[in-house]
Amino acid sequence: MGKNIVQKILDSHIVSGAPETGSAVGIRIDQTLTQDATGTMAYLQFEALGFDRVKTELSVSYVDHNTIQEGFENADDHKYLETVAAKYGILFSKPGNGICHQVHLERFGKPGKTLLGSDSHTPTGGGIGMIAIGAGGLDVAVAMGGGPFYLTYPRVVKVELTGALRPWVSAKDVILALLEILGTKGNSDSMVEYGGPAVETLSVPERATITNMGAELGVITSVFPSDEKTRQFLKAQGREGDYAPLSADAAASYDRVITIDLSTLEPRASCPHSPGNVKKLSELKGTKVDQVLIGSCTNASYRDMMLTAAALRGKKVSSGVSLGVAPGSRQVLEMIGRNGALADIVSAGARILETACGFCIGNSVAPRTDAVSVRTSNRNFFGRSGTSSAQVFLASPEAAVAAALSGEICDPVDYFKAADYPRIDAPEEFIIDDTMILAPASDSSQVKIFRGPNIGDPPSNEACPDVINGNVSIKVGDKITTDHIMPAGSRLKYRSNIQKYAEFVFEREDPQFSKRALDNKGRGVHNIIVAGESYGQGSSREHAAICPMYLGVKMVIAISMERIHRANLVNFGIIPATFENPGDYALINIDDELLISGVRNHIYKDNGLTAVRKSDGLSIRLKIELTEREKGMILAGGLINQCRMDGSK
Ligand code: MIC
Ligand code: SF4
Repeated sequence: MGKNIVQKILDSHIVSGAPETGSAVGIRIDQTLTQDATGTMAYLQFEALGFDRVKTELSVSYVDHNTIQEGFENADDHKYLETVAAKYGILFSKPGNGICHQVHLERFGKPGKTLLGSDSHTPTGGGIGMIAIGAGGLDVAVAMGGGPFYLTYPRVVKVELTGALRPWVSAKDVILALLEILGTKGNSDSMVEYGGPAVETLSVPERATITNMGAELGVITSVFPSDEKTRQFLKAQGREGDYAPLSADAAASYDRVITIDLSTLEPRASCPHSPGNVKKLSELKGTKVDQVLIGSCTNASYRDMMLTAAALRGKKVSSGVSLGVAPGSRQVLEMIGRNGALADIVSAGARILETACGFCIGNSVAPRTDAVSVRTSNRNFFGRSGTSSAQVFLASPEAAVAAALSGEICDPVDYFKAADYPRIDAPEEFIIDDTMILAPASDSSQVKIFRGPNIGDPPSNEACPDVINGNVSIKVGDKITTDHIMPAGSRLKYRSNIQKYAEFVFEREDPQFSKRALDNKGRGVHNIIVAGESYGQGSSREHAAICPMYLGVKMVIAISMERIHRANLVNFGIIPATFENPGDYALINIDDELLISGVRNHIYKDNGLTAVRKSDGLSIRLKIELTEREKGMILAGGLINQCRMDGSK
């Protein structure tokens, strides 16, 4: 029987379990990446686990998220990351070198390899033919120490691409069209594999735009074949030796096949406040725009910047619009600086922003009250821009430039002439200068790790209690993202200080939550979070589990839960429960007192629990679906406790 690409890569990396859809497998991880906002916790945990050196083929620590440095906190984190990297054998990409996913694709991605990253957009690497997966920092710490990464052997959805994109229609529109088909929830058991005759019409960075936003589908990852385009890209990066061809066997089979004809695609946008809320731009035409931002790990490649420059050349940004442009890496910035494209962007009236995450995570250029902001990034969750009343639309660079020039949302196919569509040829040679990537120390005993006052110890948890004397300390609705649970933006600088960061858990949902939860904890009452469908969408930030753990949350009961967040809850000893009967969600209220007995025994034996409401005896059945390995973690109170108990690493 033939194999598809997903099976080929996974099967050659399996170290435990059987390659059967739905069963738990452990895979060997070849490469890891971390970024600063999740990295400090990942490396603190790496240290706590007692490893003395990374055991991967390659591990890179990037600084791209917290680059504001309005206080000492971020700078402390950067120095900690730099010294930890030097000591343990990790490459360190300095702030200013670029966004982790963009730089990783340029300098390190290798077809056929596995990559685990402490960032949910790690699947960007699928554009170069990797199985690249986002995970919590603790999972990445374990992988750096040579441990396997555990996942459920996926269903594979094939997306067959035919035809070719029309002028002013772009890779972003392909993934927005797929989001329209698959939505943002219910896909967490799948990987997407692209194929079909149109694959060869897309460059590696265009493929990476598509796999990047696979994160918004909620799939485990997405992957493209590795072909002549991949070889050319690697050659232009001076890495032809890293090329390996990769394609599905003719007899490969798939769990589902979706066909997208690129020649019929119309430009689209994700409307507020979900990437899955996709509409055609022709339907949104005429909406006045205040801000346009081009950049982020989705759309800040050399191709995207050259397109932006060419479409802006000789024109001026509409007087009512503030346009910001953030190239994705130092390589991209240097290339457009040297070839004159940067001057075209500046001359049109754009603000040049740092080569970093910046606006995408609400770290800078927050829009004005009630503004309409059109961005090329991948998430438009409520409040993420830093301005709760803003309306954020996600679209292609083509659509963003059209909005910046015209002052309103419009279809770039109508706004520009087809004949004026700039052909952006992939460069034969990129400018290669890795001086902002620091090599680890040759003698690690000489490296002293820097720990400023912003670096706290990771908090510990106690073993799982046998009786949960619970209080529903918050009840939230559907599609609660990790941005709702643990806001980023101006709070990001507390990522290394859990005690402080925990003050902001559910800040926008219920500002009293943190205090109430801590009070409960103080009087021996366990906190329970009750949620609707698709709880924990979005980022991989394990702080959305660690901070609630610190506040004494013992269980989340949801109608359904997203993959990375669920894994993070388990890693930190919080029980991820779902309602056996989803209708019971409506019966539970905030402040209900729930008694759950025999917890340890039931988790161990039959994966089911009953919660009894103290006020009226109402009893609710809960499903706890844990693998044997996860049961051990939950009972121990998390992975770190479990490793300590086993004496294993
Ligand atoms: C994001 O886009 O939400 C982030 C910031 O990159 C996160 C990681 C984080 O919270 O640090 C992600 O996507 O995993
Ligand atoms: Fe950075 Fe935004 Fe990409 Fe997250 S989605 S890695 S914040 S650019």
